[in-house]
Amino acid sequence: MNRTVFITGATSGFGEACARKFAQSGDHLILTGRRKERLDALKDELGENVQVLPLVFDVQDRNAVFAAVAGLPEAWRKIDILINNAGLALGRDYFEEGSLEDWETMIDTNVKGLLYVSKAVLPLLIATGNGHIINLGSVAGKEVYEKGNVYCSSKFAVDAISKSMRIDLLRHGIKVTAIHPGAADTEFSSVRFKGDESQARKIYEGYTPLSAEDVADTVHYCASLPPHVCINDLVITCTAQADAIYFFKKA
Ligand code: NDP
Ligand code: 8X3
Repeated sequence: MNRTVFITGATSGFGEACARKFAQSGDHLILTGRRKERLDALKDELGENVQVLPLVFDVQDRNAVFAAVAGLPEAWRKIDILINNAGLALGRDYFEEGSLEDWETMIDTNVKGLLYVSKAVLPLLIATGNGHIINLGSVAGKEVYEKGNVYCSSKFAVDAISKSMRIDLLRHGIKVTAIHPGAADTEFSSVRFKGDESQARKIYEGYTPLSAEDVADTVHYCASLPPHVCINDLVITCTAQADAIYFFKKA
């Protein structure tokens, strides 16, 4: 198809799986994240079939985001799809026990980072004439759960931003899709529990969670519909999960 797809958080999980999936359909890739060595490895892996441009920046750093996009070579300035995927949860604590630093990092990454990247890339999507923004929300942005407080709030914000974008960008013909996954086995829980692998693994015990590939397939499907069709809002969970709270787990 030879589109250009800009993916944030391509060093792991959904973003990395999206890079592989879109490469299979011949799309060129701008892959971003903080871990340069992982972006370089993906470029080595996928670069034989499609063009890959790694861009290293922290989405929390507003100047770095705008500088990275402003510095895109001319050949990379026609962007068709922006996948706002970079994000994280930090901690799972009662509200009064939560860490202010964790709260700020989640809001700075999941909300402000998504806003910075969108604002920086939008002129290029508008110029393309058929742009598509795909935001990764979460079931945590549909219902709050105990000890989810600020992470849930950040994903409720992604839901609201997606709805607002869809209205404000109508006149530019830009599609806006929000995808809200349930539990998926990526590095998400290792990051959330700060490297405590036994706590992280417990999240996925007793049922089969989504994989990164399940979510990437869904993102790719939403990006492969005819120009007049837009999936606005999509919640995807594994079969053992009903919503943000209810699971059926085997003992
Ligand atoms: P991973 O931890 O596997 O991947 C997260 C990605 O985000 C990494 O590539 C990481 O790159 C990037 N990232 C995090 N912080 C920053 C930052 N400050 N600047 C730039 N990039 C950053 O998690 P997932 O793939 O599971 O998560 C992807 C998205 O999906 C997140 O928004 C998450 O909230 C959401 N989600 C996850 C679910 C799950 O259960 N896994 C379910 C629902 C939603 P690097 O560290 O190299 O910068
Ligand atoms: C990640 C899914 O349920 O851990 O957004 O919040 S959950």
